[in-house]
Amino acid sequence: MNSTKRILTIQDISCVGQCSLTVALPIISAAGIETAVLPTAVLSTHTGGFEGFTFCDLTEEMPKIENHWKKEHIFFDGAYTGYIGSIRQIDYILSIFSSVVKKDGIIVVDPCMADHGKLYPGFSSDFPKEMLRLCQRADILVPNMTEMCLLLEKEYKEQFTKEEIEQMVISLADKTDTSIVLTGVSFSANQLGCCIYHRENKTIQYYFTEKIPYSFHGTGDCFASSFFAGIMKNLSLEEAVRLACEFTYQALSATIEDRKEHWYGVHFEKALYLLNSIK
Ligand code: PXL
Repeated sequence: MNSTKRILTIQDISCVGQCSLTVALPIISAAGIETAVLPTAVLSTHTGGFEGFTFCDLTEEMPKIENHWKKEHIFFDGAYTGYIGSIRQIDYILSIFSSVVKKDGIIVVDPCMADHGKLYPGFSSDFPKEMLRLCQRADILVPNMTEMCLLLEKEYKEQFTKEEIEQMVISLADKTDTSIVLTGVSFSANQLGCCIYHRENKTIQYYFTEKIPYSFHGTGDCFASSFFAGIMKNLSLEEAVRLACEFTYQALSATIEDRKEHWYGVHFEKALYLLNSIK
């Protein structure tokens, strides 16, 4: 029997809003993986559409938590990072990767900082170059289009050609020595998906599902969490992307009817059954 894997996910707790840890913890756990958390900050809600949210920065806790884990000889089979609370956390997270993630552990970084051409509220313009340092320590990156542009210091556009996307993905892979799953790729009105770059053989692939014509906060977190769960269950990069696309598609489909009331997040609970059945 395969032993249960234990992973670490590092991102904020948005108490209300269905994103980051409140999404990652149930999704990865549903795949049968023990999920430890390191919260980067506690917010009353996410920052996308609520007014006057609170923000408690947990930067100072990080080295204390790391030291305790080191003393207890706690190690993780993989790590996945999302929304980070301050620039100083980048160095703390790099140290945590070195001290408590096993040598052959897989590190997935979602350079969660922007969408629709704009940095999220609260991130300064020097954040992307710091995020690039974290990306350089990862095995796999899961950026959206805006984040990829920021990491490459390229101007964001609504629409890129296939050639432009492939050039950018290759240039980000060269800068970071990672495999890349670029989300939000679309070349037609009714399809949305990913461009996948494989570090091992330098090949590019695409995977698309039907496009749902609404956008919800936390969609990227649903995608990245289910993708990471697939990778930790030993799926190939392509299989994990397929799982994450199907999971996200089902979760979004379950949200459409309720989109007025539930504008702030995705009803991912309705799609968790897809994760229970990964072999
Ligand atoms: O879903 C990404 C995310 C995570 N955490 C916080 C956010 C957002 C996106 O807006 O505001 C606090």
